[in-house]
Amino acid sequence: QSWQFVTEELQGEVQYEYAAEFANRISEKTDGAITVEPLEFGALGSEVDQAQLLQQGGVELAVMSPGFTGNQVQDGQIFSLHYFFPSDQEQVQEVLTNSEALNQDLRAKYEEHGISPLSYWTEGAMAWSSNAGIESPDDWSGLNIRVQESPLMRETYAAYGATVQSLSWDELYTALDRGTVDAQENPIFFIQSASFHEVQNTVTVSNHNNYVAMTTVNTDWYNGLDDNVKEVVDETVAEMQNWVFEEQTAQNQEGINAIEADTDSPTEIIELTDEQIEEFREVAEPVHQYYRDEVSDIDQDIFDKLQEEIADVMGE
Ligand code: 6CS
Repeated sequence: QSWQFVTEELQGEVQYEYAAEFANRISEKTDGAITVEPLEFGALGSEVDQAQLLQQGGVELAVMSPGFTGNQVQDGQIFSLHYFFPSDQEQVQEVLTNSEALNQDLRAKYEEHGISPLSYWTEGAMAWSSNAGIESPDDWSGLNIRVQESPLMRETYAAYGATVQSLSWDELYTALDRGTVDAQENPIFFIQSASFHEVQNTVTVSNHNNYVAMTTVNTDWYNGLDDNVKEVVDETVAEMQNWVFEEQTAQNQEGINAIEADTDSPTEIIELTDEQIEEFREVAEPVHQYYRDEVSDIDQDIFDKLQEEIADVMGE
């Protein structure tokens, strides 16, 4: 058997390296009876196109960012709330790996659309890049930020006074360079790897949320696998949680070092103080309730359960 595993990133970046490591492990465990082909972003269209391809069974596996299915699976937008998950990365990963709200209930929502998320993992804390230098919510006033395909992001940034625009990431460098978009959000490794720092003067280490990715499979395909094959897939997905946590930690550390070392494109790194983060948190928190109570088709039970699970992990 041969399976295709599409990713939203390029060789060397976290998602692609994940798919490549997954492929090696599957091939080893099955003595080569199953081969998995990792695919870089680009050949199969935009991130939204790739999500549709997985849904239609055009590929078996995909690393998918919930931000690109925000119009289809409303509940997946929960990851784009600001200052909702813990600020500590290990706690974030603990929630993503063990949460019943995510791994059972949210998974069921995705399965209504033919997408089975087998795991959720962080690619790192989100940071903002801009020329303006974001240090307080007011600094967002009048700026246009590129976000993924998620209606909730509009509300979140509107609370700060910004407008949003949805684009595929492969159009983003040019948009920032030309100034048609003022700012963007991504984990540090990706800001460096996609060279966004070359066309932005500052990076704000805001930790406003995490870049969450999902390991997904086409639901019908997965359900049709022999039990022993399904077990190999599930076991490998579970093992990969620690692997990818270490991979993203290393890549984000290397990313910040590389930005600092890039004297051709000097980029100011703005570390927010606790007081500054508090200012953002105050503006962002009402959006949590807005999401829970006002966004149509949101399952409030998932929100409530996840909120409790987060509090438990944080020891509250
Ligand atoms: O900003 C984006 O859309 C891209 N960012 C990352 C970290 N991975 C792929 C994604 O498409």
